[in-house]
Amino acid sequence: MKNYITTPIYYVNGEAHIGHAYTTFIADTLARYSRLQGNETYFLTGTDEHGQKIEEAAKKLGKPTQEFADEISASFKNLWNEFDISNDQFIRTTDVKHKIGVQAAFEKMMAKGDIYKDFYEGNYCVSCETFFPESQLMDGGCCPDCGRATTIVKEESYFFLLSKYEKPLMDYYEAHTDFILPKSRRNEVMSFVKGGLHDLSVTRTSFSWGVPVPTSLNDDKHVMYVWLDALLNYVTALGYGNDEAKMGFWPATTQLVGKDILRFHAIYWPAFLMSLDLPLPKRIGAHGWWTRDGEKMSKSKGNVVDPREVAQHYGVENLRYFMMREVPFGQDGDFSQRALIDRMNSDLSNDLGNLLNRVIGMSEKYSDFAIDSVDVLKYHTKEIDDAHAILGGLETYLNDLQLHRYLEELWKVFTIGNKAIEEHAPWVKIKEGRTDEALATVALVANLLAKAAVMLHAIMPKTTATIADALGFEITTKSYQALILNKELLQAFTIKKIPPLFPRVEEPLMPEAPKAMLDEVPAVPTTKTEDKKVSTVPEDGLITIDQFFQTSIKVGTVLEAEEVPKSSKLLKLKVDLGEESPRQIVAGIREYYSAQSLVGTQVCVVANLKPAKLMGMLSEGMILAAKDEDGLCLIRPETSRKSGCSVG
Ligand code: ME8
Repeated sequence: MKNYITTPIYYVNGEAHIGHAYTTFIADTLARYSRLQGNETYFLTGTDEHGQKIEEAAKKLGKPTQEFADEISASFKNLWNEFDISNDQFIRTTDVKHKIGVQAAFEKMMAKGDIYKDFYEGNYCVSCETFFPESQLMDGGCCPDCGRATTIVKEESYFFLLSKYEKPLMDYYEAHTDFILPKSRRNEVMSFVKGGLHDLSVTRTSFSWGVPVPTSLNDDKHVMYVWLDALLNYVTALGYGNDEAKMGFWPATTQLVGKDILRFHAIYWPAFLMSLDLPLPKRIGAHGWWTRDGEKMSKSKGNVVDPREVAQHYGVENLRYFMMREVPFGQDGDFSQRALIDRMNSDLSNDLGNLLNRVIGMSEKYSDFAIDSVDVLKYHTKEIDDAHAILGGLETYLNDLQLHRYLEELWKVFTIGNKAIEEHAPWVKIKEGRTDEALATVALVANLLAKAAVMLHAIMPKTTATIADALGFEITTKSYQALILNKELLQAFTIKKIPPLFPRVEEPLMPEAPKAMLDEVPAVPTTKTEDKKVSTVPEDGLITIDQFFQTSIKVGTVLEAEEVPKSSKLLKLKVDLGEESPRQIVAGIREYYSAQSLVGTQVCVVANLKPAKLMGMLSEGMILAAKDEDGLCLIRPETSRKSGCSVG
């Protein structure tokens, strides 16, 4: 059997965080399990490097776009190497082979009659070279990014005939109930498609950092829409439109994504595949978000947790175990060191680690480390049968991507082991001279640990390899077949004494908040230049208009305000900036304004400042004020403006 497993390809506009690590850990687990079963397996990950977003991120740093993409892509690749991720390929959308494949796909779609040329009409900001939907425009039709007036512009664009695939997609979802996991997400996708699909603009002429449309079109101002380019990576990696070398792996077995990009994978992607006459992946698994203090972790919010830092302090395999065990697949989970420590202490140290230590200790005392399974079935048939029933049922959880259930069930094997030791008390039997019985119990537990290690291998590869080594065997397809499928017991062997694998962790091992959040920012700007970090301001003290526009100042309406307990200076505000949800802003203005007096009034907010923590509370912006020896006053619009209106 062939299995093909993919992660999304990650944008190179910022470093990887634990959200990216989570998707990659799950995909790695599925790939490792598939290999353990002896299946031919191909595991793909990589980076998504085109589009305006990347072009702009590079521009901001004053770097050539390719150089910028090279650096971040390498950083993802290095991280996965450090984490021992077993991907067979790391694709980059700037790879020449990928670009050739994407162009071949575009030509095929055209030949199929699924691509046509028309005009894309919308509100265009010349300065930002971007179309914005009506709903995003600021007061009087202004650009939400730079605040300049937008104009209605018609841009020539190629369109993909997505509407044609509405019915085929619905039929497919109906017939393949396991196509989208978890199932709750399937309903969401189906109702979206039922609502009607518009044709999709798949080229842009407003920027150039993308794959050009095929030369046969003689239309070189068009580059491909980044999502068309990116989604096709899953087949170009196998040689689509090129050497087709590995196309035998298509269709993918499992394509993992975060819920944020499910629509692209469950609607656009299958439609593209139908257009290319390629089969659809067997399943798209959409997991939930890792949050921090209840908020989605994201590069733009600056509240990300660095997976390297966590791995350095706690161990990468402990992190893998925690992430997969803690949160049911599909649901959101809040990352906290406390939760990680609790899992490590209770599941890994208490349940698994102690059992291993007990076997090592008992075998040392009673048999000079020698273990023989010869009497296990004589005294412990029930325990062995119960364990086999659990182990045999695990795979279904994996197929449903219910990794937390998989681990929860697997842990029951350790419970059987611990219970057997308590009930059969080998130390009593030794005293009574019933040595065979005592040694049978020790051998039972060694066998339970061995079998459990095999099934834990895909999640904790190195740790389980160490356990297997201590128990005189190696985790391979052969031992998987023997110990799990054929329910065999271990051959006689001598235990290797190893130090405890999971020492208990008492206190958090790293600073409680990511570095960015520890740097407290002043709640109101100070007027004293010596207090400011002005290293980026040139010597003449002057900045360009573009530099000024990097600061996004917006009008906000204060919805709620309250005093921060134990602080004489701080007020906590909820401010509407015309976004989906109001921002929480902690401001040092309590000495000058009462909370009550602010509700319903307007303020000016620096809206693109990195979030910071003040007295443990997240502050997502800075309120502008002027302060001199007579006191402080807020800077406000003279007459009321719409929440979110740009200042500048
Ligand atoms: O969307 N919690 O790239 P991206 C859990 N290039 N997972 C998270 C997460 C979080 N807080 N944040 C990110 C893109 N992820 C496109 C994909 S695919 C053809 C193109 C994970 O860098 C999750 O898997 O924004 C999410 O789908 C992915 O990273 C988005 O990464």
